[in-house]
Amino acid sequence: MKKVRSLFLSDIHLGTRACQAERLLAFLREYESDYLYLVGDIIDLWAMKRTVYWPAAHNTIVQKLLRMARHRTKVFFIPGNHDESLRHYVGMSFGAVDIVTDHVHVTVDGKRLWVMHGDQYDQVTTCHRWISVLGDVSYTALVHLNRLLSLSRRKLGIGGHWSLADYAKRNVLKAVAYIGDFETVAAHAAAHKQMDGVVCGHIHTPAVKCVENVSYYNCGDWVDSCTALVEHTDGRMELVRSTPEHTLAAVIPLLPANVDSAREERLRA
Ligand SMILES: [Mn+2]
Repeated sequence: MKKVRSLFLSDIHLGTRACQAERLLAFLREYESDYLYLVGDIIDLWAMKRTVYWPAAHNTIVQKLLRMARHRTKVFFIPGNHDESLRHYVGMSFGAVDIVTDHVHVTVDGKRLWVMHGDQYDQVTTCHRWISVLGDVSYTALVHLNRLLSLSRRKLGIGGHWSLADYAKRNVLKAVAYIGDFETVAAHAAAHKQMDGVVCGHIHTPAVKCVENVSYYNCGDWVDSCTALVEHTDGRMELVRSTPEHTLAAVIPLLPANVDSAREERLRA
């Protein structure tokens, strides 16, 4: 068992087949921490409205997290967009579990990290909710909808061909640019709040980097990357990956050196 100060986990998506529960359990068994941040999309209540997949391992995870809270771990639960119905409970505490929209975590070496899920900085889910809904329906439905659209375009006298399916595909190609945008917007918001860094999830892209002069940390997810952020007892932040062999390997060991100097510069200013 490794003793660490904080663990940050996001996008576990319990209740779906996509959740890599065994790898998460292997990870949780490795660590003992003072703080545990559950950074959104922990239980996929959104997907569970359609189908529920809840094997024993998902129960074991919930029990393990509750056991940590009963012992000596302070837990912050931040609802995400897939468990947004839990936002009704924001401001409430259940034992050592606080349900919050976001939280400022101060590392042992005094850095202020703004912890939040991140969907509020996602142009796709906030401005164009229907696009994320579309991502869920089948291609056939898309083609049907497209036919309907071209029919109404014709009725409205709008010329030319416009394919919704092509539009959706182009959006997939835009994903790389989109990730970059998300990171910039989230980091910018953290800088605006006078934070040294931001810890988020939501886009399922693990990262430790310096963006806009603040440290940008993304926990990743337990669907593909199987990563989590760890704050060591000396304040060092590390992104850790749980491999299929259930052995843990650090993926990105340290923050780039320029983060600290950027911070000092900002404090001087
Ligand atoms: Mn999310």
